Amino acid sequence: MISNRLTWKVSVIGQPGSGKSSLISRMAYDSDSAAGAMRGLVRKKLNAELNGETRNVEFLFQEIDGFSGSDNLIASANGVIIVVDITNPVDFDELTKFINFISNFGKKPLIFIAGSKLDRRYEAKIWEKDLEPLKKHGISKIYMVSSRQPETVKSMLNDVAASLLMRTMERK
Ligand SMILES: Nc1nc2c(ncn2[C@@H]2O[C@H](COP(=O)(O)OP(=O)(O)O)[C@@H](O)[C@H]2O)c(=O)[nH]1
Ligand SMILES: [Mg+2]
Repeated sequence: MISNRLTWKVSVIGQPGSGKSSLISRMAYDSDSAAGAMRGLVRKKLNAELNGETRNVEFLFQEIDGFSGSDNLIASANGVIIVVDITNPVDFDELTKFINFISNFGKKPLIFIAGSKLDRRYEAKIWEKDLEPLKKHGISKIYMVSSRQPETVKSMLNDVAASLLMRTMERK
């Protein structure tokens, strides 16, 4: 048993308009609106479950627009959620380079991909199978989510928490 509270900083990064603010609002407040001018860190406490044990943990979400120039922010992240709007083509070369870079950077964060706007999948330009190869480059998990479908975001968040909890235990 570890008694101190666990706090994880999680960077939520992606192109402008990919759905980061909406996703953070859904994760932190279970709210429909993208918290407009989001500044700084957004806090969310939850009970993370791993192997039948429950731990009280705290997320600090940080929104980052675009894939360059944020090294100093990412350096302190325990986790990174890369948000990819499935209704827009994505530059896979740029994405792969970014993943390769951060996977060995700073605290060696766990890296997740959130394919966003799943409610618009009939307009999708990107499918889960297109994202799958990124696992070779150190992506832990891929989630297909929509901020308008709360359950998809809730299950991603619980799974991210479990992954971070497992990582934290391993490093003790
Ligand atoms: N249909 C749909 N629209 C979304 C979703 N998430 C975000 N949006 C819309 O996409 C636009 C950009 O969202 P926002 O969260 O501000 O993206 P950000 O720039 O990455 O923070 C807004 O018009 C949102 O309403 C989603 O899951 N489904
Ligand atoms: Mg935003």
